[in-house]
Amino acid sequence: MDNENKNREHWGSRLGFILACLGSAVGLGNVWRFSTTAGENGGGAFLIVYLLIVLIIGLPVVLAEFTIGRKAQSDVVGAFEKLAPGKPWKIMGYMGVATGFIILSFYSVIAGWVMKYFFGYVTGAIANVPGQDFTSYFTSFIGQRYEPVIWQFIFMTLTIGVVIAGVKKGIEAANKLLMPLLGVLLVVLSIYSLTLGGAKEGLTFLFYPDWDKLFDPQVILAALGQAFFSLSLGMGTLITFGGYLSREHKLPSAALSVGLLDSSVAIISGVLIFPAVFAFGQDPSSGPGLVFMTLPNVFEQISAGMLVGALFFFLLFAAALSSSVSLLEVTVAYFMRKLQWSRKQTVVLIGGIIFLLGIPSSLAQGAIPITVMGRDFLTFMDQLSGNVLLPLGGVIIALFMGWAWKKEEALRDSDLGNTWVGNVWIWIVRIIAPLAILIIFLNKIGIIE
Ligand code: VAL
Repeated sequence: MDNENKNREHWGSRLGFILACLGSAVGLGNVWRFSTTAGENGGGAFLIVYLLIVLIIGLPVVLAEFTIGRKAQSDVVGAFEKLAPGKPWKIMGYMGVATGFIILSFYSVIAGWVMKYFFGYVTGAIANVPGQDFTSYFTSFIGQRYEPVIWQFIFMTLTIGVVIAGVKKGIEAANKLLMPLLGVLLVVLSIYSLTLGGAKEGLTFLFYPDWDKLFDPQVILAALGQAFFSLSLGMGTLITFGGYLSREHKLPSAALSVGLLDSSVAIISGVLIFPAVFAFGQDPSSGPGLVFMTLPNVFEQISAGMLVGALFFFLLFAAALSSSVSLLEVTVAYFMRKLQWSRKQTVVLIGGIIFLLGIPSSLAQGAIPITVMGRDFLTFMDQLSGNVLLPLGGVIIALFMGWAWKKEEALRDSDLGNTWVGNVWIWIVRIIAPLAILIIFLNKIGIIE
């Protein structure tokens, strides 16, 4: 081990690493974005394509990111500089940093909404919503000029605080307790949601595919973007986290656990949300507000609903925080090395800039009509990252793993070895994943939708 490696922070245990990756993967993507995207893209068909993509493209690329990160023991740009000096692969590193920036800018806006709801339940404000009209409550809140930005600011400040505390203390500790708790609450709530009268329609919507939509380029691209977003793929996070991993940890099982658990959380939150959507006569394709307009109706029915609502939004906030921490970490790890600044200085500067970049996303929800290419600013940033930057990042990572490494080394460094799984994996990253992503793109070319 060279000096740099010895001085690098490392995960306390293998479980700590898996939990941190899970903490990164499981977030608003699984609950807020999954329900929005599944709702807008027809439910069942979307789900099938999404799961296929996770399995065939997602998991192999997760393993590639882990392998690159652990081998290089560096940040996302440094990793490519180190493993392929003087070659253009490091463009991927810069893309990862840029994507982390963009995603966190609007992610913190939504996380701010989650915090507002948490406090709404703690203080009882949501109990007093006139006529239980949660749709108006939500739209009038996000349409305000200042309040959502203040929540976004508070959320970014917390993210900055955790990232300053460093890798182990900050991220590992909280995840060990809160992630399992969120899982349990989601399961309990989804069982309850099935009793509300919309079970049949909700489950049909989520699980029964409209076969025509299965081949709809829009649905396929949306599923690809969602798979990458949810797995934290193509944004440099898993390379950065792999960089804090020492040699003795095994990668394939870690990739599998992260992929399976992440997708399970998405499906369970679908089982919670869609039956409720139908039970309360809402429209599944009503966009980014779906969770915020639907779930308060569910909590309203429960006798200890205020408490359960508070707990739910608290855990969702915690999941969002561990994801946002991972996004900020990507950028900070790079700039810390590049600028030779302290962790604290770098985190405050970068976190501050990301906060500013997020403000137009917040204002575009009603206060000031900021649109790009016919979409409100938040939706534009979301689709730019999900439908363009992340899949593109995936292509580069897969090609890098498949072609810039010798096959034997790739198999050894990924811990797969010269097994049949290893050989399948290598051909997926060499050809199948990049080709599949390119075909999906070409199908949809010129349109970010
Ligand atoms: N993967 C996370 C999520 O699904 C973030 C990092 C985008 O919320």
